Amino acid sequence: MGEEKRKLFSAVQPSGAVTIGNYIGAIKNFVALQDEFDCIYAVADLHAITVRQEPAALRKNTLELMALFIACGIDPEKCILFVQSHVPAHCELTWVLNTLTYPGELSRMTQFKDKSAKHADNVNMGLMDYPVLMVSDILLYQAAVVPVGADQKQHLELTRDLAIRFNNRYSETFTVPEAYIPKGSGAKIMSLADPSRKMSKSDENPNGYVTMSDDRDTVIRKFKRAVTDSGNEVRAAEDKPGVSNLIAIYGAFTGKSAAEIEREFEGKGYGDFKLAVGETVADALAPVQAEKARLLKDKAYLNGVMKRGEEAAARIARKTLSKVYRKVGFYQGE
Ligand code: AQP
Repeated sequence: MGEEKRKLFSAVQPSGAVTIGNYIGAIKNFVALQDEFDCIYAVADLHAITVRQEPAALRKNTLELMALFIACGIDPEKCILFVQSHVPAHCELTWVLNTLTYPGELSRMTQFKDKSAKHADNVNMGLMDYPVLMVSDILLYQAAVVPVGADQKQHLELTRDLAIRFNNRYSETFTVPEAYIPKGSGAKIMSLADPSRKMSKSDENPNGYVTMSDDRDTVIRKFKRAVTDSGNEVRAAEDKPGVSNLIAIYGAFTGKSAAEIEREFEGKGYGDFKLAVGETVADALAPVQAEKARLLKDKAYLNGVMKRGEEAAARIARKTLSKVYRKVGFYQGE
């Protein structure tokens, strides 16, 4: 009899066109991990509305992200793929966990501070409570492993704290998860326009990011315009954040190490290197884009995947939630 695989949960928000940062930091690993773990992947639409979304765009982005997951190689026969708002247990567990969370824990989160500054006209309670919803996403499925980009490490720590807090207060209920942050430089991809900031799909400057649906010319143009550093040597170094970021991107798409890339471009300038990165990324995106377009034409198939995912996710989530309700003392009939 085979050993039961450990559960793994992760999600991406349908808050815009998915970037190569999301791909390198998240989706690429989702694909690589699907044989080793029991994977549960969500389109995190409940998270997305913590900043204003245009309703029609949110619906479209949700479907597109589902198609992108599959086009990138996530197999809905192997993994549970679902839309977060389809499983009400996420909100229900969030309410219970809110009663164990202190405002100070949430107000000091880097993402909350960044997003509050960026959306100063809409600093809502959801934005502050975002990490507790993320904690619920993970704990509902008793996930042991959570692959996230380095930017989400703080939220993972809160997940562990709340799981331990609940287990101590009531009794052993939740698995305490581990972060899975991929080794190497691919963990955090920076903006092409400002390498001191992370690449984000909601960046107001479209030259800062490359999306998974950008066409070949756009990809090459964005890399040509990417901010580089003084000098002209292709070398990863702390004082070369722009070039280091391009090396990380090139490495993620080719599997080459920084040292191999430095050797490959020895004696060549930034221009040649940027063109090579642009062409490599464009080549890698083309088949994914074609497959995504094909899937988007087959809505019945995508709806079926979402429905099956919802049912499978809800089954696990319900089980955890009724355990939680019992532990906190909610009357559930005799
Ligand atoms: N620049 C990045 N480098 C590496 N990984 C990244 N991730 C995001 N940006 C980078 C990883 O992508 C996953 C999904 O992210 P998300 O959509 O849930 O939210 P996010 O981290 O807030 O991503 P964005 O692109 O910055 O979205 P917006 O602009 O809407 O806030 C996560 O695992 C994240 O680590």
